[in-house]
Amino acid sequence: MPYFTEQGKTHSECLEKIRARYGSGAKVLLERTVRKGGFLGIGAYEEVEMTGTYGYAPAPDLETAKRQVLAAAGKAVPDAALQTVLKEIRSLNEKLDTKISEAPRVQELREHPSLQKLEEDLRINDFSPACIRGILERARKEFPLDDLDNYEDVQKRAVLWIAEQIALYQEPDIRKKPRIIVLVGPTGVGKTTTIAKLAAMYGELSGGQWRHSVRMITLDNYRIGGKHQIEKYGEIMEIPVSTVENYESLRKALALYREKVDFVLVDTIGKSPRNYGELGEMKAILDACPAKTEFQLCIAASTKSSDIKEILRQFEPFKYRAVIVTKLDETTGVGNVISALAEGGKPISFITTGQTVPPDIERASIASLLCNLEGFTVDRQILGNRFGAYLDSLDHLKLKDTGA
Ligand SMILES: Nc1nc2c(ncn2[C@@H]2O[C@H](COP(=O)(O)OP(=O)(O)OP(=O)(O)O)[C@@H](O)[C@H]2O)c(=O)[nH]1
Ligand SMILES: [Mg+2]
Repeated sequence: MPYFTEQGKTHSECLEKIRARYGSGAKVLLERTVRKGGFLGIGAYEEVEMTGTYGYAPAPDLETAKRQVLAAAGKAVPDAALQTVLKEIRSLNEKLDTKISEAPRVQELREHPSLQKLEEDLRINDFSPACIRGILERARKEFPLDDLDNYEDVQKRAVLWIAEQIALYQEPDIRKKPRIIVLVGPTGVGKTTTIAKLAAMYGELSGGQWRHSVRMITLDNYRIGGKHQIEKYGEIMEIPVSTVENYESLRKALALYREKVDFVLVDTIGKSPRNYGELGEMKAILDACPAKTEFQLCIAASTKSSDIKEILRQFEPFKYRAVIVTKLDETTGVGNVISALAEGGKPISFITTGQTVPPDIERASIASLLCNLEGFTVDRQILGNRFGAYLDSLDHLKLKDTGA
């Protein structure tokens, strides 16, 4: 508790001084009269002296505070020692300031402009964040700093790395007839239209005759128009369509075609991937399909990559072997599809590019997917060196040929 001692000519003057200096919380504990001035008792006068406490410490000045801290940390520090410590602190501060000013500027610590541009281009094409991170990481590792300045080169190599992530479906060579293909997927993605396109493609019309026998089966017999839609295609193409509604009728229909036709294409009812009950019911019917059946999942190209991942997961019980990317004509970027399928480890079999049956379908190729990348230059030579076998499929696409 701090104490004070103050003097004044009178009792009230002394009190005023105390209040002014120590505030109203000051408490007088002792008051006495003291004699002041004069010589040998001549000319001396009396004053009031008060001693008390004031409950708080007035803030010490900075030097005093430092001294108190240092003293509390050990022994009392003589002024000279304190000044030496302060001097050293000042010199350290100066050195630190110099180091900071010598350090690379914030701008230089950021990503190289080419990498920033690449990130932006990948983002525009809707690649997933994980995929973008992977490609940037590879660019940082594989490009020396000087080479990064050439953005065109960086971008062309990035296209190659994107291409390496695309897996294509290898169609099985089934000797025992028929090949059974079942399309599943969310509502409205184009399953029925794709079944009709596939029927025409596999049937291979030649001289007005189908070279291969194809049959279509639909599970879509509940919805008004559902059955009608595929029957209409069947009628136009003269390809028989049968309707099934349960496990038993599907088993019977498939048994009827065993070893007699080349292809059986099964259209299913679009299901919300979140409706486990409906998906389960449809799976129970489709369990009538033999093990060799190729289930393929249709996904619309405009679906967000996070939603694609979710759809891939929800349809997993069907053990689909490949993904058909539909409505590629309706979207500008394919990064969402490429990255989600790469992350899900699923190959692509076909892409569909319009509403017209039968022409708007093609076997998926690396080139056809890459050509849908927005703002990227697809270099024929770089791709050819890496994917030689696919070079032919690049011919009909307007790719940049840098020449040898
Ligand atoms: N632009 C475009 N439209 C397509 C494509 N494929 C199908 N469509 C259209 O998408 C709509 C739905 O096609 P459907 O074949 O009925 O789709 P679905 O998956 O069978 O639908 P549900 O049976 O209701 O689940 C139709 O208008 C088709 O013409 C395509 O590749 N591009
Ligand atoms: Mg349909």
